Amino acid sequence: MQTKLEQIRKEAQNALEKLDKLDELSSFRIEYLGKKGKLTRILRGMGSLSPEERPKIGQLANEIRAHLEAEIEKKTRLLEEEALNQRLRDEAIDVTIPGKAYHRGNLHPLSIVLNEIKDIFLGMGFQIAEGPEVELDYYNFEALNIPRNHPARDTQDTFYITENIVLRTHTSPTQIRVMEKEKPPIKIIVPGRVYRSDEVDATHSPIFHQVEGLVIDKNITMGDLKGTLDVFAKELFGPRTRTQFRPHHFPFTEPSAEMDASCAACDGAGCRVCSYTGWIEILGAGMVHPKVLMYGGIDPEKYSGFAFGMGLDRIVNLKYGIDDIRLLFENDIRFLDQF
Ligand code: 2NM
Repeated sequence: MQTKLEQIRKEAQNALEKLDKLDELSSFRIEYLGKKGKLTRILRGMGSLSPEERPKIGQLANEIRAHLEAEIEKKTRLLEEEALNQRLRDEAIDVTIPGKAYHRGNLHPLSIVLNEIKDIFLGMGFQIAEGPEVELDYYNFEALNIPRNHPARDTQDTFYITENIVLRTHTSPTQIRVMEKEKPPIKIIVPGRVYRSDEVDATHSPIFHQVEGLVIDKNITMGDLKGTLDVFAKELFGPRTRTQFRPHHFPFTEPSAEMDASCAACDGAGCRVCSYTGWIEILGAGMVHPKVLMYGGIDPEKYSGFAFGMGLDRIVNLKYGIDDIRLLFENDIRFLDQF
């Protein structure tokens, strides 16, 4: 029996050395030390031993049990440590590796400046109106007092979809639509895309952007026009900005004017940006023609109004010193990244 026990001890010792997984340890314990384990099974034969042998064998068995328990404990700790080290190696993070730079998007320069312009007019109590880019000839020309023989109607300048439908050449048709729907007071700006059949060059694109405005109420005068647009210019280009108004002609306003702002680059002294004039043309404006008010369903005997329109693309180029309008439409990421 003693030999058998020694054999078991050796066998167990060998088996334990070969174990290399934590979960194998518990089946090992059951196999050797469990209620039906190998050690217990041998001890069942103790009944056949002589009374002198029994304590010796019992002591040996206890020794072996204690020894194996200790070995299991040791092995458990060893395997646990190995598992932990393996995890630490697997999950190690090298905090010195440079992070992955990701490409953060930004607003298009047209959107940046349009947002500024919207904020300025919203601050003066204007609302924002938008309308269709595919427009009836009636709203684009007729209702704006642009007669049938007017050069602006030429197919050379206008994209005709059908005889009666065009791509709008300005955002003013939306203002007629607002006049038809709303009663004065009306105080709106109308930003949007417009289309003209132009030859493409550094200053012309067949698609460009306008911001127009319309104010209609009782007793609106040229003074309201000048005051509003002067404040606008100061907010957009800086508080030192001065404005001047020159007489002009538009079919839809009477009287009409163009507004210049003092050149922000040279403060009006004259430089390359303003062709040494000190002034930069910013927008067209005027008192809404009585006929246009009537087309919009508004009584010109009761109400008057002023309107204005500016090319957003030109203003963006001015503000950022961009010398070619085509850059605004090419969407070259190297260009767009600079804003
Ligand atoms: C401009 C210049 C002057 C204008 C007029 C109207 C409307 F619909 F009220 F008659 N909207 N926009 C206008 C007036 C536009 O752009 C250079």
